[in-house]
Amino acid sequence: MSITTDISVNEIRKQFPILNQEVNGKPLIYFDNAATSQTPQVVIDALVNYYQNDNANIHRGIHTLAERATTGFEATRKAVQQFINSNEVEEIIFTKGTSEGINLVAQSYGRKFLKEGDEVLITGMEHHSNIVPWQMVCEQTGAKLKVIPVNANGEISIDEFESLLSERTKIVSAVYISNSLGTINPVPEMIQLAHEVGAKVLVDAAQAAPHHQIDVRALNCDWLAFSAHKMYGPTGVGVLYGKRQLLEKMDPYQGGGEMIREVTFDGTSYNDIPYKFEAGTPNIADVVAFKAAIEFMTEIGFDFLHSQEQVLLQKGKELLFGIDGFQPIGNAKNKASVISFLIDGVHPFDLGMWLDAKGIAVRTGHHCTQPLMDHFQIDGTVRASFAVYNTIEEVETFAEALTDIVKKFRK
Ligand code: C6P
Repeated sequence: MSITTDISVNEIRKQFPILNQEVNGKPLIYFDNAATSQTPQVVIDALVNYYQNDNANIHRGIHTLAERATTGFEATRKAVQQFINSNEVEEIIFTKGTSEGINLVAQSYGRKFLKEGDEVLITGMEHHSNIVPWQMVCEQTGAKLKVIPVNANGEISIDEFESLLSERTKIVSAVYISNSLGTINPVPEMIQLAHEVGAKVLVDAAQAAPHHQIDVRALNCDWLAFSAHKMYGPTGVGVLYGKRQLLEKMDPYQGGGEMIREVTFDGTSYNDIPYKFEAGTPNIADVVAFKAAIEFMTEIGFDFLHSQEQVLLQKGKELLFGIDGFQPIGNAKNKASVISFLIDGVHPFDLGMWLDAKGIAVRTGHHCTQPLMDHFQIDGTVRASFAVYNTIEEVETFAEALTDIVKKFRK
């Protein structure tokens, strides 16, 4: 790691007040970034500023505060459009997270267009959020859910994917980066192949958006969903991108204020996109503050984000893989900064608790990917996931702590 990198990471860390604390008498080491990343001061300030100065309902009032709140909300939509390079700002729908975005597509598109004999194709490493909505819509429509198998390294094969594609495939919904394993899937090739059989493609970018420059035009995906709280932004905000012509064909699946053009007791006509998918008062404050997170990421730049996280990943592998009984789960060639593992003879929950006692936050369990855990014939893993503010020293402390725990508790 170069000196400049060290200095930059230290500067970045200073922007995250939450990192400057002790947990159980030890400096906090936060390695649960794949679940939720921390928020820099600029995001916290944006949130406070909104409530201190601008709080009002949007799109409805003519008073100054309502206008300010609306301007802030719509400015984030514009920032997201630029961030993911979509053609139009109307293609950006605010949701409460990735899960809601996927449910929206399953219900608004799937329920309308899927029928018996059609197939929906997902990978074997999906988060429950990209399994259950499809199971629900398949039950509603008679379509069939098919699964691309995962190999022992935690990868899918593009040949196997291709062999599962047919004219029956109407939707492919695939995770870009696996939350449990860190595997980076060959999503650009998958989109191209899926389109060749006429299928539409949804990309679950919950774990990709924090680490990869997403360009929806270059990807040519039909929909893409992600969550702000994994991108240094606030909780309760997500984005669903969709191509205009598809969004226009889809019916809203939630009714309420904002999504209508005209309502009578005889019927309702719907608003234009994106508003027809945003029923009710949205999470205005957090959407407004999300813009600061996008600016934060843009300022750092994906080159730095990526290189810093890869340095941490390599260091983690180097230090952890030699620990007695260490069993990595998922060894994909193309991998993001996630290390999932087990220690022979020590339960992952116990490991998680003992690490917490040393101030180290990791996630344990099935990570909402039970079918993937079944594939590996395990109940869960311990998962360390890195972000741009993590340091080599933290990885070293983690490795020492783990070695210590293993010495004491491994049967
Ligand atoms: N994964 C994790 O610890 P929401 O909860 O809607 O913001 O995101 C759901 C989701 C969908 N897809 C992937 C790939 C994800 O990683 C997640 C969230 C967290 O891994 C919480 S289970």
